[in-house]
Amino acid sequence: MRVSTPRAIFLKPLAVMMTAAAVPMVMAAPLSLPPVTVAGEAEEGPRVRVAPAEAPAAGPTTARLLKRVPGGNVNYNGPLSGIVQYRGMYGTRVNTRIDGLPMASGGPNLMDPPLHYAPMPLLEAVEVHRGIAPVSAGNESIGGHVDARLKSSTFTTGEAAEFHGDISANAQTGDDGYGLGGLLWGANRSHRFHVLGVAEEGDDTRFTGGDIHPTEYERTAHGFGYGFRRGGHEFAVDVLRNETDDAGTPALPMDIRFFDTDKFSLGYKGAFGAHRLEARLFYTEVDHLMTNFHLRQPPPAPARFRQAAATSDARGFEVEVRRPAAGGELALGVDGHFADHDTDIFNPNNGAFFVNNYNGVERDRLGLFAEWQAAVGEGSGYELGVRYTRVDMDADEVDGTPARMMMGPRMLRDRFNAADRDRTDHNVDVVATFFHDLSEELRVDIGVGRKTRSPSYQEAFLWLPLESTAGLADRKRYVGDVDLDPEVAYEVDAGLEWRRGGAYAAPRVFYKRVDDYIQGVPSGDPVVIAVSTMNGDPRPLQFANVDAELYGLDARFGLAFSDRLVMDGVVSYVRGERRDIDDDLYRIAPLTATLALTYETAAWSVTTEAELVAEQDRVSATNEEDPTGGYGLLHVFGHYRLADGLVLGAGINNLLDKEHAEHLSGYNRVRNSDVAVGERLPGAGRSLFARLNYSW
Ligand SMILES: [Cu+2]
Repeated sequence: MRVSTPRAIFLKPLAVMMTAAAVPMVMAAPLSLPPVTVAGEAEEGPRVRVAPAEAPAAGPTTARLLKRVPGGNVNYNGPLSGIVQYRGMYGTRVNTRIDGLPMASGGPNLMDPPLHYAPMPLLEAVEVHRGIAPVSAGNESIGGHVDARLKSSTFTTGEAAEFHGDISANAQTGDDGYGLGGLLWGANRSHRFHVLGVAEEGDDTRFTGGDIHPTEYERTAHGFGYGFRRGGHEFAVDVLRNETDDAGTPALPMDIRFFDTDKFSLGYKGAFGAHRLEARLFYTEVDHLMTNFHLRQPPPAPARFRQAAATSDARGFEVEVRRPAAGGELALGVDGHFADHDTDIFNPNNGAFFVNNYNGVERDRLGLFAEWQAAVGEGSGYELGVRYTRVDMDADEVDGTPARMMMGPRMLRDRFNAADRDRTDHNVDVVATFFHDLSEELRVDIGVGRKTRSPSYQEAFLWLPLESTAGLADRKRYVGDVDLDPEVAYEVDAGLEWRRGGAYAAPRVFYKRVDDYIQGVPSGDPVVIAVSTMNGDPRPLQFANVDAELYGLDARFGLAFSDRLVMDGVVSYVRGERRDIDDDLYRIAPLTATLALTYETAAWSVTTEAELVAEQDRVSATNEEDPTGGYGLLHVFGHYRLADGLVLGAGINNLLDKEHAEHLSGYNRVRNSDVAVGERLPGAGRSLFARLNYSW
């Protein structure tokens, strides 16, 4: 279903922003824009929006929606552990936010990547900034900017209270799972209030050869929001509690026992004369437990049983002022994000055993930016932005039973504890973009940027060779390095946007040169090698600064053959290579194309979609990465409008039940599965799904 879904355009296209920037700004109410129905839609400007109803599958992995974005993809480690990939970068490199706010994951392997906290039934849409993200979008956006917008209430225009809702239910045979959730809200012109909730549950995902064990999942979330508006001032409170229960991550050494996560935010928006002020305060708290024995077959030796308890607390603020200045608009902002992380590993069969995996880790970011947007005559404009971010990191001393009993771990512990772990980076981002309408039909976009990222806490503070790597899932043990330099990327991006009649095409090309790219390299440290060998990996990696480059092309295109028959396509290609040695980067998406043919009437639509994926043999020798073969899948789905606001969607995913493995999925780590240990996780087999959405 691609066309008939009403969508509110949250973020104005750049072109509109440019025009608007030329007139004095009043406190507009962007929350209450009327829904826009777009037919034969091409994106406008660099923003792309994907709503859940546009995708064929109704499973729980929100990050899968990224596959519908040019350049986007998903690193799959488990059904609730899909990590966003954009143009070959992923994990902490992509600035992934929920409702515009950063989310500090609690799992050291990103079992709860940011989009874990945007369950499908609560999701309005995922928005991606194609190309180089503006500095105002946040710090550490070296790999791009993704924002998941959750459903929310909006102010109305009258005094009388109105009541509305937006509820969706889905079920699919591929994992015998369901999702149920949504929003109930009431509002008038000055107050808005909503409650939201979701429940999702599923069994192991089926593939042509059996079940992928364990890929079951179970979670609920609930929350509320309240907004108040008076004069030119608007306040908002949002609270969300997420409770994930058992959920498998067969690509990682352990599975999720639980995530209990609380999110809280306070917002203010207001106008002071020509100045518009936006401020937000937010807090998140994650409590997490994972094990290697409760969902998967436990290790044979009782001494190898492990469970790990992780917590993360983060506080943050963002303040931004926008004002007209000399024919354009100037934005000035300050933001801070202060995150604490702890992870301890235990053995339930041995009360004396413990390892401080991460102890008292702090990762604090404080940023300042200025961004200037202006029009240059008619049909062209530019954006210039500069951001400074100070990243402060520190970790407390560590200990662990292995370090008390064996010489190797003891040396690593003492070395880590003796090191100066307090580190500060001063990072500078610069972005300049320019667009020009060559004609009514053709627009050109050009951007250059310098973007930075400091090491993640895992890359800096992993002291014992462990697979605790923000979800790399390459089966390798790693150690960190406190003295890593920040990554610095220099990027050029150019795009065209063309439309004529019912046809459109929006291709973009990019080149990104990354200095000090952080990547595991073979450890030369005999102590690290000895300790790692003892635990089964004789070739551990050490996070290090190397040089890399990524380049590629991605496009969105389409053609309306008639009012009823439309073709839409997305193609994504990226190459990632080391510049210092002859090797490819790890876990880079293969060439992927999606072609969809849709027939639609006012009441219903049917889409046949081909998903074509090339083989990926440009793999990382350093990470001992396996190549994967290419494949083609066929999906069929459609929707039927049962009544005003009531839409039934249904379809068959992987209609031909084609056996395949997605290159970005991890390798199976689980012994009692229908997938061999070490084999790449297979893609899902044929799955029938249905989805009912009711909004009023
Ligand atoms: Cu975990």
